[in-house]
Order: sequence, then structure tokens, then C-alpha cells
Amino acid sequence: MSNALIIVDVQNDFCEGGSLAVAGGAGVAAGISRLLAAEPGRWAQVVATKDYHIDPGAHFGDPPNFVDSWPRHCVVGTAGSEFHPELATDRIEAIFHKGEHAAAYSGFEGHADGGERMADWLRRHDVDRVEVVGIATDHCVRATALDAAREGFDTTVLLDLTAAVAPQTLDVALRAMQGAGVTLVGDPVIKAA
Ligand code: VGL
Repeated sequence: MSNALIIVDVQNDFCEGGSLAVAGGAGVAAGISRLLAAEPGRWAQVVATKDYHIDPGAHFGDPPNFVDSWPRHCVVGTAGSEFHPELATDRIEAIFHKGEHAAAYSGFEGHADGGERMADWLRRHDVDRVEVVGIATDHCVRATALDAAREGFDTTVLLDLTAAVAPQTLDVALRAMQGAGVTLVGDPVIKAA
């Protein structure tokens, strides 16, 4: 059995300058790249998720409430949906797109180009342990880590390599992940409240 790194939604719109910028997003991109370079043998597999919206309905709000409706972000075909330029992508073996027609916070709701779901892809590659990094700690990282644990993967979140939207939702997310048996390491990047 082996382990995988899951890189969640390190896309331009979630980083500084993007339409739904999370403070520290670009730093997370650079930090993940540094870790990949420093410990190339740490993971047998590296995968990534992308928020990838066409018409996700009420997920886009006008105005958004920043709880369950958001400014337009990660629209298919826009630069905002691309990986942040500071994210090293050469080790990424599969990308799971999610959210085309509805909100999809968890990478486990995503599918690879051929349609394969992330849980099936990971099992096909004998993965039993995952480490999760990316944006945002309190939304898509949380949902992806909770699903990973639910799917039976031994799950760790490297919080130093995540960035959070808001202190309140971060708090709830940390408790939910802990309660689900997810191992939390380090501290997330969070803008002062
Ligand atoms: C996310 C808010 C809305 C995320 C996605 O990637 O955490 N957050 N859509």
C-alpha cells in the first residue's frame, strides 16, 4: 500500500488577485512546491483537484454571503480556474474537476478526464494514506479530508500548507476534522480577524 498527496484547489481565483482570494493562497502554492522539491520520495502518487464551474446555480451569489454563496470563481475557460503559477505541477498525475453544475466542495465529488472518481483512482493505485493540502482549509480542504476519512483512507491535513477564509469557519472545520479522525499537523494560514 502507498500514500498520496492531494492538492486541493490551488487555483488563481483562490489566491491573491483572484475573484475569491484567500489570504496566503500564493504562499501555499509556493510552499507545496518547496515541499515537493525537498521530499520527492515522500508520496507514491500526487493528485490535484480543481473547482471547475460552468453554471453552479446558487453557489454563485449576487450578492454572495461568503458562507454558501460566493463571487463567480474558477469558471471553465478563464485564467482564474488555472493552477497558480507558483504551484509545481510536474508531479501531478491526475486532476479531478468538480462543480460544473452545482457546488462541490470535496475533491471526492470530482472526476478525472475519463470520468474516474478520486476514491476509485486512489484505490486502483493502492493508496491507503493521504496527506491533504490546499485552499481553503475551512471549505474544500475540510470537505475533501472528511470524505477521505469516510472513504477509509488514513488522512492527515498539513495545515501549514493550507489557507483559511475566516476564523469562525476554520474553528468549526478543525473540530469536524479532528472528530472524524483526521490527523492535523501544523497551523493554517489565516488572515487576522
Ligand atoms: C472553495 C469557496 C467556494 C474552496 C470553493 O475551494 O475552498 N471555497 N468554492
